[in-house]
Amino acid sequence: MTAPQRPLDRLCQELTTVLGRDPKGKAVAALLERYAREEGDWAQWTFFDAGTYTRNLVHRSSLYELLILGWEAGQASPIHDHDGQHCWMAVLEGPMQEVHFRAAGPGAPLTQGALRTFERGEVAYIADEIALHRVQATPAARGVSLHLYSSPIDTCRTYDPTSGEARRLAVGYHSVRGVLCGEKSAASVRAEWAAV
Ligand code: 2CO
Ligand code: FE2
Repeated sequence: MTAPQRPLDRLCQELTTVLGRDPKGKAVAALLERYAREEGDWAQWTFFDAGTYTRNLVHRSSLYELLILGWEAGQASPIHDHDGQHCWMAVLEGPMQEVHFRAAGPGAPLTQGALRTFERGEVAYIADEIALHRVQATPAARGVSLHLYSSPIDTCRTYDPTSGEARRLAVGYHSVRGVLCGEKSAASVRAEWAAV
């Protein structure tokens, strides 16, 4: 097979090989780190929205999903889990911040961990065994992050920090490979990728 020209597509091809071989290996983070430090083609496929951080799909297969998230200054995710999957976050434009949380038990407030800051090229990893988390841009600057979920995540649970109450959240897409989704549903985007 010839190597794709676009750096993001080359990354996807390499991720398919590496994740197929060893889903938890260090090679995954190394690939993401190299891409984040060296490449810039992600900018054409990154959108921002004043109302919420955006989820911009790059690639989806049964093995993994790769998304570029665009964060306006100060935007944050809800506190959430990762549906039992592996999640890597590589910072494309930073800084980006992450806060870990732990569920202390039914009806109890969440316990908050330290705030960690990641600069361009740094890679964070999270899974449900490690913690819940909130990801956010700093109040001073936009951020862009590259998220790899293996396997893909279609829903997660979000948590109220005070009550500890969890809710199921269906996640969707703002764009696919540079094309805005508009009214197109997440289900129809996934059906198209399933047919590839
Ligand atoms: N998991 C969140 C999402 O996919 C982003 S925080 O990093 O995992 O929307
Ligand atoms: Fe997350």
